[in-house]
Order: sequence, then structure tokens, then C-alpha cells
Amino acid sequence: MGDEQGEIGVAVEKLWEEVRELSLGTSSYQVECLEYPPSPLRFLRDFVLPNKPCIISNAIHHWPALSKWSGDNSSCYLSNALSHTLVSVHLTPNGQADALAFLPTGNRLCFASAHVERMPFPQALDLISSCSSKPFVAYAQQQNDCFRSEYSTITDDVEPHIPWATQALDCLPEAVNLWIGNHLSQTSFHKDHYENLYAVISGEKHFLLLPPTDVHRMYIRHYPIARYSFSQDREEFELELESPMRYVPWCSVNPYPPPASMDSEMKSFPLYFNGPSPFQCTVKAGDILYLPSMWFHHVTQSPDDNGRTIAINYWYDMQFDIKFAYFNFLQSINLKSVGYPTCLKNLGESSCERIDDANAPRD
Ligand SMILES: O=C(O)CCC(=O)C(=O)O
Repeated sequence: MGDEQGEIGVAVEKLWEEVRELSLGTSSYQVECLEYPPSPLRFLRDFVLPNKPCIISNAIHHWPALSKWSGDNSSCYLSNALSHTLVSVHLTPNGQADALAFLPTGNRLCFASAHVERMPFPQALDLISSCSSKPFVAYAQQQNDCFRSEYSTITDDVEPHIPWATQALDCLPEAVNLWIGNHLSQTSFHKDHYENLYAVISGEKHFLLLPPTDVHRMYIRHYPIARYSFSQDREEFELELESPMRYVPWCSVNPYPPPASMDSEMKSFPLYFNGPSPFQCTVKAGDILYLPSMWFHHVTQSPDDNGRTIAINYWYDMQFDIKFAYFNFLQSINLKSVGYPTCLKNLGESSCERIDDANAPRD
């Protein structure tokens, strides 16, 4: 490999640093917190245009949902208001929907999507809260504008959009989604082509965030799509590949591997585990996270006293502008062929060999 090629890996590593220090204005991996909602102009200028996340407090304190959806009477209120409503619930064996899992036959990873069941809301709420006695984890969610389509009897408890974001972005949200999970519900690393205003109403959400410039650190590969199906009789899940087979590009990194596989995960994904730490933030009830388009995010949650976390997100269309083009260009660079960043070189040859796996042909 020529010097010129080796320099690209080093330049990519420099890009990771520069984005943190120049664009995000921080080297401390802290997400900026605003005590009050910004003006639309400030939001646009200081956060949307530089593609920079922030947490905004005191932005939703006037929503009736904050008091009605949490506290002692919340189960009663929600179950009455939605007594006849069918909602979509994602069932998985471990709380990890839309995440990588091993197929039962062979040692092959696939992208496993949840068993989705439509059920009356009171039953969904019960399954979410009583997870320890069930052979599955239930997560009420559906990323198809589910709040406006499935939860219409409680839409007045929140605002239909976030006014300062709507003004800054000059459009109404494309989708509004509701998420009701418990301490086991997780969302694996991925990115979305939306500007995301993520409001937590009860409990807490914990985000790991990586800027789009860190794309190589996510080891995106194409995985065959599989789906869980849950048999009520046998109380068991099956995981089956779609037929005909389809593939989806997905992030390979699990940031919290079980202790037994920590070493092998660190060897397989050294750019993630040895590169700069992700931004870590907790979004508390009453706060909004602005999660800029194309940022990689991994989400876990801590429940409220009722055993659940409730959040609602507003997806606004992103601009497919020069940043998007730069991102695609960066992603197209194969680090294996142009040289590794120094954080890897320092680890020696064996780590580099694992990167070859990451770039193996997509089957
Ligand atoms: O809350 C979650 O579990 C995931 C949220 C998410 O991925 C999103 O808002 O794009």
C-alpha cells in the first residue's frame, strides 16, 4: 500500500476529531443542553445547519401528557382513553427488535425484526409492565406515524408538532411515533433520514450518538432479513429468513456485548471500541432531544414507577443537500483498501485482519 493510500485512513481519523472539536464545539462528548426552547432562527443556525444534537428542557411542560401519562393514575387514564383501540406491539425474546441475531441453523447473523401483534391497548400496557413473567419482551411502537393513526383518542394530550422546529424546518412532521417500552427494550445502532425531535414523557431514555462522519466505525454490512414469530401455544419464538431472501444494510456493532463476548467484539470492531467514545446522553421526562439526520443512535431506557418509558418522536423531512452528498462519498471509501487509521495500527496486525471480515463480500 502506497503512502498516499495510508494517508487516507489517517485523514478519516482526523475528520472524526475535527467534527467533534470544530463542528460540535466540544471535545468532552457532552451533548449541549438548552434550558428553554431556542428561537426557530437559533435552532436552525446553531443546530440544524451544523447537524449538531442538543437537549432542550422546559419545552413540553405545558403538555397534559406529562401529568396524565405518568404517576399513579396513568394506567387507568390510558387504559380508559384507549380501551377499544388496537395498537401495534413488537414482541421479541430479549427486547432487541430490528437488531442482529443468530439464525437457529448455523452460526449466521441476520437482521431480526419483531413479531408484530395488534392488540387492545390495555392488554399491551399489561404485557409491557409484566415482562418478567412472560417469555417475551413487549415494546409498543411502529415507525409508521403510529401516534396519529393508532392513538387518535389521546393526540390532544401533546402538541401536534414542535412549533419552533416546524418554523425552522418550514414543514410539518412527516411522522409522529409513540414508544412505550420497559427496562429491556432496546433499539440497535442505526441512522434515519429525518430530523428527529424526540420527547420523553415518562421514564428516561439513554442514547449513544455518533456523527455521520464516523460511518466506518459502525461496520455497516448487508444482512439477510428474518422475522420472529411467536407461538402462543408453545410460548416460543421462531426466527425465519424472509422468502425470497432480502438484505438490509445494518450496523454490526453492539456497544454493550455480554461479558463473555466482549473480547471478540472488540477484536471484530476495533474502530468502534478503540476510536473516540460516542456521545452519551440521558433524556429525562419533560426534555426533548434534537437528534440530527443521519446520526447513528443506540437507545436503551429506564422505566418510571409503573415499569415503563413513554416517548414520542416527531420526524421532519431532512434536506438532501451537500452534507448528504459528502456522507455518501465518505461511506463509499473502503478503509481496507486505502489504509487504517492510527488507532487501529497501534493495535497490531490481528485487529486489521478483522476489518477484512467487515468488508467481506455481501452475500
Ligand atoms: O426509542 C427508541 O427505542 C428508538 C428511537 C429511534 O430510533 C428513533 O427515534 O429514530
